[in-house]
Amino acid sequence: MSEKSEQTGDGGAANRRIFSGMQPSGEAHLGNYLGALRQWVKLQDDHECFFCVVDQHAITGDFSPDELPARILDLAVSFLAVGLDPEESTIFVQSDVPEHTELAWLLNAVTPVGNLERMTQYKDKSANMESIPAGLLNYPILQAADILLYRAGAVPVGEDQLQHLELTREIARKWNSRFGDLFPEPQAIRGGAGRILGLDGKAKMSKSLGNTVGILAEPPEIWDRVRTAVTDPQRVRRDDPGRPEVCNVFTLHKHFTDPELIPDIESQCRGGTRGGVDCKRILADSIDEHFQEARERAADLHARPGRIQEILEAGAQRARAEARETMNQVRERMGMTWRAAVGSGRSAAT
Ligand code: AQP
Repeated sequence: MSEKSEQTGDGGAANRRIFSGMQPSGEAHLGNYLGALRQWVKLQDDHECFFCVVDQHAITGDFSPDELPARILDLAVSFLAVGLDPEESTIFVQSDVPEHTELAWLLNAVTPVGNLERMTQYKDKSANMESIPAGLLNYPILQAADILLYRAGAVPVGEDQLQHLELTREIARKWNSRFGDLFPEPQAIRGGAGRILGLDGKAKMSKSLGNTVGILAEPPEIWDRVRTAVTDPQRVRRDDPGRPEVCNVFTLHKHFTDPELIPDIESQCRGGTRGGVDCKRILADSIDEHFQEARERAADLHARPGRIQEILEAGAQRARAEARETMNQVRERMGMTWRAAVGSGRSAAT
């Protein structure tokens, strides 16, 4: 991502519209929260936001049709539980707005396969596959469609998604130059926490890797997960000196533990005066406390399923209205307007 694309672009400061999505491929986790959700909540105060459960993206990885409906609802509950406000933001499910896949198909016309093959996420995810689903390769086109459909000026993205956003900008440029200016080139809004590592301390925290702590996990489950977190590998015995700078548990402390406690945690780690289990216990308690209110909101929503449905239906309705407007223009400029030719006396043969 060039510096320019973060600061300028057709979206411009005047375009306060934001789109962002999250896959219902598992429970929302600390990485999703620090890298995305936390920032979404802040952005909704002074932007026009569209936040989407992107269920059609989830089918590009392992998924079970039996589990998907509950996952979609759970992710929507997570959105609301951390503070997304349906009065301020449009919160909806991607498959409720068929224009996402329609636009994705049309954007195929201007997307070079070579660019898709260069995407790091595609290379990583397809590396050990015997047969690669086409959806995994085409994923960034659907992502571009998600954003461009709402003509969003900006997209809050984690480090891992910057490359896909740059491709979205390129697709917008190519489409505009061939069919006429319509799509803003969306800017990246960075400010998430960077790439949060999973409990293995190596790979990105990812739903599909099972190295996560769910943001709505109950306290015993939080402890069950955090207790397995890998710390500084050089620290074998309880009183071995540790290196907080290479310890993912310490990184998570910095996000969730009371800042006043951090200097002590750091020096006790370095001096080997606090054991790893104690240190993880403090972290588990901090995470528990941080999400207590969110858990209460989630429990309340689960007790009122009609309310969740109402929010998602209203969100889909608002999203569809926007999507239809964009697609009317896209179809017209791409020539899907045969009715206009009826009786016009014009035909391809004449
Ligand atoms: N570990 C992470 N650190 C920082 N940000 C993260 N995000 C995800 N994981 C981390 C951010 O969360 C947003 C939504 O991501 P997503 O669910 O659509 O897809 P993802 O990035 O592929 O998330 P996962 O958990 O890794 O899902 P799977 O395993 O299904 O692929 C994005 O803004 C992302 O940056």
